[in-house]
Amino acid sequence: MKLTAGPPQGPLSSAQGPIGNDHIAGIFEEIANLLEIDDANPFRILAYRNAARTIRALTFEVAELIASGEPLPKLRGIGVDLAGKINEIVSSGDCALHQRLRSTLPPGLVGLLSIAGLGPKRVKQLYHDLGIESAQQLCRAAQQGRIRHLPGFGEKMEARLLRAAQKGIGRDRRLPLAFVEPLAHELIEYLRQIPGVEQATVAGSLRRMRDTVGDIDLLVAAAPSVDVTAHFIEHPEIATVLVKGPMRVSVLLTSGMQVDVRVVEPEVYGAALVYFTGSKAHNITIRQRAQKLGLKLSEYGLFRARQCLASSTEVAVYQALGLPWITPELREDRGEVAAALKGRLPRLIELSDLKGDLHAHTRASDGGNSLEEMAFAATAAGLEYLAITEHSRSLRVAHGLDIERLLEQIDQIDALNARLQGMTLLKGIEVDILEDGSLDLPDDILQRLDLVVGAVHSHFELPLRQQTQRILRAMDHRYFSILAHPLCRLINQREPLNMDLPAIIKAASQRGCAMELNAQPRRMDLFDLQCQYAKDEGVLISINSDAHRCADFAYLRHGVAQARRAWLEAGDVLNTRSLAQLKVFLRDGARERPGRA
Ligand code: DGT
Ligand code: CA
Ligand code: CA
Repeated sequence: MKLTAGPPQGPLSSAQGPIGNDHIAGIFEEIANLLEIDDANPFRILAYRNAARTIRALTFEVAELIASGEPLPKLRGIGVDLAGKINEIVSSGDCALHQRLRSTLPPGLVGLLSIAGLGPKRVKQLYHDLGIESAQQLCRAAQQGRIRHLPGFGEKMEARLLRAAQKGIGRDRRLPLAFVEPLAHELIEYLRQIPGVEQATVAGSLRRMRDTVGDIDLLVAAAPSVDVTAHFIEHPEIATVLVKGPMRVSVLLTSGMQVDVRVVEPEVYGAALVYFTGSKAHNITIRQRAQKLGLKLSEYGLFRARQCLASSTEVAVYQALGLPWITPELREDRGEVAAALKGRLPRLIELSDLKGDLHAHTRASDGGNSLEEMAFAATAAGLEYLAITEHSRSLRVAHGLDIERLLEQIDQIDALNARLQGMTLLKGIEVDILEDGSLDLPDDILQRLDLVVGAVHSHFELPLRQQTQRILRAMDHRYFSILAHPLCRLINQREPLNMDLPAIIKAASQRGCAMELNAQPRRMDLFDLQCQYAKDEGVLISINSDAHRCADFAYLRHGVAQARRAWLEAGDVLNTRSLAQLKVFLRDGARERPGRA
């Protein structure tokens, strides 16, 4: 399957190369946040928010258009002033307003925005009323009980903020895998071009495809005579050199992300790769395995006394330990070594096993492409079916469909399916689960669809019992097929819902509902361990891109990686089914189980 389009790059991961739409939108969003903290005119704030949304949904790259000398077309919400800012960002990477805001507001305020539960409004209040500029000050004020008295805060919020702020302090924030990957791969390319470098690859959590990445680890094989680290620190993205020796260097990039580079001699590349891929827990377990065999394992090789038994490749190292090579996604010390010893490692799902995608949007709601464009892009991504699941009417910010517009789309899909070859569009909806657990559209409409994907988009703060009951009630609905992004977390923005997930998974199992592994970079929802738990409870997982644009089908690769980390095999995943099998699941499985209302 060919998936070439790259994931977005927010301003936090500014790589070299052309400025992407996501970069521009990210700057506009940050301007909106900063303006809001700055007490600016609400219409001005809204203008930047809307512009960011418009730019994210575009189907062409603005920078490419400008480079080709074309004028910007008229875009919703983008007038002369904003068009000027776009030009400025495309030519210089940033704009003066953004830089001015960042320099006039205390820099810590931007950091406060990343604490769960704190949006710009609350940050503004904390800053204006209590002079809080940093996470440390926030903690102190919370511990002194000063935050609860602010209007709209209260004791519970104070306690929650304290927990969130403490979590944020002392560890830099982790970024979504998909945001970090392009940057890491660019650094790898850069390293490979240094004369004398034989191999270079990512290691650490990035190679294990964790949903978030703390820092980037890169491993290089080169002869000792090559001064790799001196070359490396010349890279223009590097802001600070933290540690530098001939064989290792740690730097901070302009985005704040840390990169650790280790250089080893080619003979020990395999052993070093095992070591730096980790995880630490996996390393400890295989080191114990070595000890049991009377051997010693280090980053330089596997040794019996002074004799090196294996070091040049990973396969050789694992083999000398009596193990098959273990794929990096499994190296978390969750039983993979024991399973490998028994020859019981799973046959993990692969990207090419996916036959369809069951969650996608078009321009009809908040996507950026037409039905037809999405169908072609899904075909190009190697898929045979694609469910179109627009937002429903309650979600007004996303132009959710009302009954009339949904019926119109049903007709359009029927007409398009008659023309499409090798691709079937399924009629679906991402229906809002309302506060009381009812669905946002009536039964007689839902009945006409191939599948109903249900999701929470409001009232994220309900107490555990109420949130759980709400979702259980939604799943009781006879047409409910898949629970989308069950946790509703947004990495660095929103904590997972407070709910009884085991109860929900159990209910999904009893009712024949599937659960989603949403592969949007900021979602990656369910987590790996939760997917594994759901599978053990007999629930099928649907790995969905939640595509809003053609390029978003590229996210499926990350969804599959997370599924592999969950030990899932092709059979555990709903959308590896053929279209015919899928339809059986949707009709018989989902609709005729006991317990369905
Ligand atoms: P991250 O950066 O938090 O996303 O997670 P990792 O796994 O990339 O962790 P990192 O960058 O601290 O270290 C990279 C790898 O290096 C880690 O997965 C295993 C190895 N490693 C680092 N420190 C130790 C250690 O103290 N003991 C052992 N056995 N391995 C270590
Ligand atoms: Ca790392
Ligand atoms: Ca590291």
